[in-house]
Amino acid sequence: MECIPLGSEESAKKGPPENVSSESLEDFIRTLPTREGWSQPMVLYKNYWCRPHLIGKIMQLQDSFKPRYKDIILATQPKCGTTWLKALAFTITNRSRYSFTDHPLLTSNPQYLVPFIEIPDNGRDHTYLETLPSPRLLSTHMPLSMLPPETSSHGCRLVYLCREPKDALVSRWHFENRIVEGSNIELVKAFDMFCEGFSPSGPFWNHCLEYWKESLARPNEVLFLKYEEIKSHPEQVVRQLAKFLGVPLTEEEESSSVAEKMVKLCSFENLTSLKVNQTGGVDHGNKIYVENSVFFRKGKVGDWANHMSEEMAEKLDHVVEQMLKGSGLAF
Ligand code: PAP
Repeated sequence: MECIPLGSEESAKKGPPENVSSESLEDFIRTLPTREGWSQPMVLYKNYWCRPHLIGKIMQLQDSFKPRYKDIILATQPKCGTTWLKALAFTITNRSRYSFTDHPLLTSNPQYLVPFIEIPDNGRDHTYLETLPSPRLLSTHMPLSMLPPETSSHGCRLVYLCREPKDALVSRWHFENRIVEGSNIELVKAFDMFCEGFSPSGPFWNHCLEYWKESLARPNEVLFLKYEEIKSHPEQVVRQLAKFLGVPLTEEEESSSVAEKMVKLCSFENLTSLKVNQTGGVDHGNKIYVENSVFFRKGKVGDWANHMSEEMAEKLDHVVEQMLKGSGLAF
């Protein structure tokens, strides 16, 4: 395993210098612990592993993003169902504006209908977020501890979606080998790194635990969901989500099967049948080209069994169990 001890644990816990220029930002990033193994080296920033080019954006966000009352923030770890949650939340909150036959999801990849606060797309900077009307529908892969504190005090609603870790890892491994040209990481290596807590936006369990605890403390403002529960009861989750977001399904909607229609529109089968999700993509710079199709692979629960041995599964289950012990969260 490659580990480049360029920075220190101490600097990883500390914040960046005040009023940082691009030169001092680079200097600051150089002080952070760096490690290789995924498709690109990652740095440990505030106890989480990040791609270095995101640090400046995260810092900028902490300065400039002003959470608003009733903002909705969809929070996920990568590969835990972000695309699906974006599609569902967008459809639920905009259902009075769009018909099912003339819907933005038919022509746009769900990822680009809901902007990431740390990565405003298409070259936009964070001021773009300020131009959006309230209530804004936003997303993030950042841990709760990196969101501006006003997110908790200003009445924002957070929806966190997590996923069974073995499936999340297998999804990550496939994704990583697809987005960066020439990347060919072996699963056993990805597995070892993941078990050590070294994964993009990881340690996996800490990310989940932060939101889990917040959802217990503030259940009216933080909803904690699992990919697997959406898979098994999608209509039920749609109703729950609609209620949580303040737009519960009406009796009339219930009688015209609106929950079922929204589930169908956002389903893996429907989204992957659309041309917009089969072609095109976005250049994220830094040798990362993300095709629209890359957000859809199998969309199944339990695909880990096609890639991991029983022994590996037991090991990761054990690590996760230990890390979540006493929290009440389990997979
Ligand atoms: P991101 O981290 O890049 O934002 P994210 O959407 O969180 O990606 O994860 C992609 C996973 O969600 C893929 O899982 P897989 O590799 O195990 O197949 C993808 O297939 C799955 N996915 C995307 N859209 C849907 C959907 N509509 N229904 C179910 N699963 C979906």
